[in-house]
Amino acid sequence: MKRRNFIKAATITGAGVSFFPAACKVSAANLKDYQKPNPICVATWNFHEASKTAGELLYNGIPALDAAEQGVKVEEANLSNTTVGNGGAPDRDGNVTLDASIMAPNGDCGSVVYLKEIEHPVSVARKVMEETPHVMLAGEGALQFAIQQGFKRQNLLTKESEEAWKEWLKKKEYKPIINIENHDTIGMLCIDETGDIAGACTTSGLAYKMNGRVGDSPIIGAGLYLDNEIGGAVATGMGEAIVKSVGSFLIVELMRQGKTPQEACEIAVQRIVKQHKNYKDFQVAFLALDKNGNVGSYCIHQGFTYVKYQDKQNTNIPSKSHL
Ligand code: SD4
Repeated sequence: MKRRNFIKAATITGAGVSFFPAACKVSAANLKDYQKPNPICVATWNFHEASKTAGELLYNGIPALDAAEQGVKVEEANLSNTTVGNGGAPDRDGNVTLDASIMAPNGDCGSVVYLKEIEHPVSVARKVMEETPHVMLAGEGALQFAIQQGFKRQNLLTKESEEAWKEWLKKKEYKPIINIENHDTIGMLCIDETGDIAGACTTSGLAYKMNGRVGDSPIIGAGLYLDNEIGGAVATGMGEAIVKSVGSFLIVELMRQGKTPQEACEIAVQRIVKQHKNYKDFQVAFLALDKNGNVGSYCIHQGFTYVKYQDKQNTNIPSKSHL
């Protein structure tokens, strides 16, 4: 049942509940001195092609939701990115399992977890959002749904990723490596011509994770969150720490209370630092964008950068860090 019909059905059966917030056009009531910015796209890491793709779409009048989906798809298809989509590093048993989420300006969202054999999990997440009454589908059910929706099954384990995994099997040492191959998840936030914000986040998770492990990226509020009155946030790094802090939701709520995106990201990282004695052993990075187009980012270790596309300029910007 299409979501629209589901809502109608719910109303007809007397539930009469409003499941989803009405599409809110820009009001940004809680932002001081709201001024609609020029379209802008920000994304984690140095994913130039992805941000350029999304940024150009935004400047051509394409809505933020479409731009964010198309932008992150660039990395899902990029075989040399071993942390996202096709070519992603497998788990300990050799399975490539993908997590992704997407969120629309009206607060609607969708996600998939532990999805195998589909190159573009973000597009499946969007279908979950638009074509089902649910927010999240997992594993076999998510795969069956994707196939029903016309997605093609394919092998996502590249020769290179398979060889690296076999090399890893020799020692089977599980050590997340800061800022290296384990952290290249793409989280993206876009503001379009109308001032609406949307976002997406997609990953193959931590390399050589336990079979069945799910990280923060598909968890709304953890790897991705936004509110069209305030702004949005995305995360990358050690998903467990991000989930425990509900980091992206926290950042949006801090911005609602008047913090700048930068201050909000710093508070979220400080909270994780405080909560984890071993915080030096892993990386967490947050990226936030408010409705005025202000950007903030903060991480535990040096080395995290983000890319920003605005006014035809694609800039890679190093983030401030705790250490
Ligand atoms: C996860 N946050 O699954 C993701 C990993 C990541 O770049 O960010 N990789 O925990």
